[in-house]
Amino acid sequence: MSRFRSEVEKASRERCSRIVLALDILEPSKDRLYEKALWVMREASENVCCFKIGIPTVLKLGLSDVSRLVEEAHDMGLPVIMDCKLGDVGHVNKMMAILYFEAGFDALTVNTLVGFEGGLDSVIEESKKRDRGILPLVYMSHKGAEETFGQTVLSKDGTARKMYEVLAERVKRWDVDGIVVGATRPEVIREVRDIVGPDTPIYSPGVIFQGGSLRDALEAGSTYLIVGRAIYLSENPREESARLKKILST
Ligand code: BMP
Repeated sequence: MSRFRSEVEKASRERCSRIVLALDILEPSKDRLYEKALWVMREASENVCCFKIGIPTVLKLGLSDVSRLVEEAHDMGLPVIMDCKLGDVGHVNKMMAILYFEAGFDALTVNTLVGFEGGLDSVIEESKKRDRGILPLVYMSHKGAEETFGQTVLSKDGTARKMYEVLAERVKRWDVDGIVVGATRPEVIREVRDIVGPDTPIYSPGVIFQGGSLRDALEAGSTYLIVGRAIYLSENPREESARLKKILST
């Protein structure tokens, strides 16, 4: 088990929380964005088990300021996922992965459609060398994900399968630290859980603002729920994160 995975588990146990806080905060200036992100992180830190930062924040703040936020998160005892959904050819993916790992990130999301050989193999190798995590996408939360992750494909033996079933079987062989399946399709979470078995953490975004239900996703087999706007846009991120954490623990 990677250090990332055990740190999420530890934080989740200590805080009785399955919530990963997504920080896609929009502010007009770099300083305001940094301050707001840090404030939200501090307010919610007792009620979440991990933070997730996306590319908009890296583009606005720059990697070195983002790295300071990652350090702050570590001081709070929380790991941070870089949601970069890596999707290029291998040598370029590896360059980006190294930059993110050197900035302190504990795990990266990757686009499974890129494939293993010459695509994600070097990133997975790099993450294992550094004891970090990799989280491949198996089914995204938005409607259009049906066009790719949900399409029917012919597997090698000629049988018709759903793309996400093929991907779930594939990533199981990659020995990763978790997978991403949108919370908006509990029936897919259930099927993917059957394929990957009980030991692979499933991270599910798409609750509340995108229409998914925390409890339905949990009952279908999600391990962690990724929540962004419902917490960081609320007037009181501390109370809102506590309320959502409670929904998942009762
Ligand atoms: P929100 O709770 O505000 O809808 O945010 C969801 C977060 O999860 C965003 O950071 C988004 O990038 C991410 N996400 C998603 O919404 N669907 C996916 O399929 C994969 C994601 O990473």
